[in-house]
Amino acid sequence: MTGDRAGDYRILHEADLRAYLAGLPDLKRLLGGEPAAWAITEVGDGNLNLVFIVKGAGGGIAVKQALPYVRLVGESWPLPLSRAHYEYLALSRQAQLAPGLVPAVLHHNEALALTVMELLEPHIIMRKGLVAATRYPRFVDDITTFMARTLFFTSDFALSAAEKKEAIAAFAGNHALCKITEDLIFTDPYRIAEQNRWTAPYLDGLAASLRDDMELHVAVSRLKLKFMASPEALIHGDLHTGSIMVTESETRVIDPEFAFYGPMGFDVGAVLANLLMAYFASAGHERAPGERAAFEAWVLETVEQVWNQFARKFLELWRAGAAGDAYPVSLFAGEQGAARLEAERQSYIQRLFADTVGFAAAKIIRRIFGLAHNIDFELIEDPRTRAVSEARAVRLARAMIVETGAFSAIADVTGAARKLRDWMPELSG
Ligand code: SR1
Ligand code: MG
Repeated sequence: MTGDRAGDYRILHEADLRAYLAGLPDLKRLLGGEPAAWAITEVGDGNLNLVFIVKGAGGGIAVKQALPYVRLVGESWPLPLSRAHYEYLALSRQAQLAPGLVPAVLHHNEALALTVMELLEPHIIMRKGLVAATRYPRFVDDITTFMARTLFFTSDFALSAAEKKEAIAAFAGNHALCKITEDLIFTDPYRIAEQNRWTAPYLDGLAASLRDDMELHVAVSRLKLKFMASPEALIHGDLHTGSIMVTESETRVIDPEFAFYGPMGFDVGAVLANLLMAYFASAGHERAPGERAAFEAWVLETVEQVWNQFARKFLELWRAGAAGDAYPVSLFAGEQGAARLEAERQSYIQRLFADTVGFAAAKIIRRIFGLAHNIDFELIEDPRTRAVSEARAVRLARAMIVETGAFSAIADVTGAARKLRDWMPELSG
């Protein structure tokens, strides 16, 4: 890590970046050849940052630089550069806990809010693969290992009380990114907000009904409080399928700039929500009826396996004997203690499942009525067809938030999704 002098920040354009990298011997060697011959392309298609791919005769790298504002909106929405620091911190921790599942960091400059990482090639953003109906055989095992290990080993099950509080403090300054989530996910879709948008006019009625739905407002406010006030573990904080890069044989989790100590169900829910959106969007991408049926079946199977394998791996880590201060072994001695502790583990995981279901639903609704949408739905060209897919997803999401108790197992979620596959909503307009 270099360059921590405040005031040294500047937005790096191509020539500047070339000169900067040429001054770093290790990276210069990795890229190979003359700096003037390096190919530099800005490829960032996310909502916040610049991302450059740099390729030389010897190899390539990815360079991410935080902008002092939200890229999607522009300079009118300032955003602290410190998010690059938290991303670096989270990536370093995740690399220790889930080796091989995050990109390797090659260089970090605090003052420039810049991180250089290994170039992930031929990996693609998973969301793009899902739109193309590609199946990823490694995904379930990798993502559940990533979540189980990063969540378990940063929680009170694995840390002493002092370590945990220090760790919470290390990420507490990332509150501007948390505030984005608090507003865009848990608040704005349920009120009139300038940045909201939806597939109009077809979803006008549904958007209005969300604003009047007091049961929904109560339920989503409970989730918001849980997000704000439950520092259970170091969460990625934005674990959608745009933050995951894949090939058929590899998975890498990227972009943890929203990381902080929050509720575990927020990460698990993000993965499930984005798979469910891929499922509902799929009907809108088919050119002939049924042509994506095998892909859709795989998506729902994946939803079930993600939850089941995550829960199994998390419980295995707990049973293996955790060193943290929660649930002291001395209080659960003998056969009776062991049985009672196991019952407690089961009820803990059941509560985590309920959180997961609620957070997943909130994440679906925000992508349909809030500021930031996703290509799963956006690439459905015909707006009426898109609105039909979106309305199906919203119907499931509302039930998942308001009637969370009706979803006691993951098969309840996939069963409800399957029933809505061909449901025809009443649209406005
Ligand atoms: C203003 S940022 C909008 C969204 O982009 C990120 O990926 C997060 O999901 C955030 O909510
Ligand atoms: Mg991102």
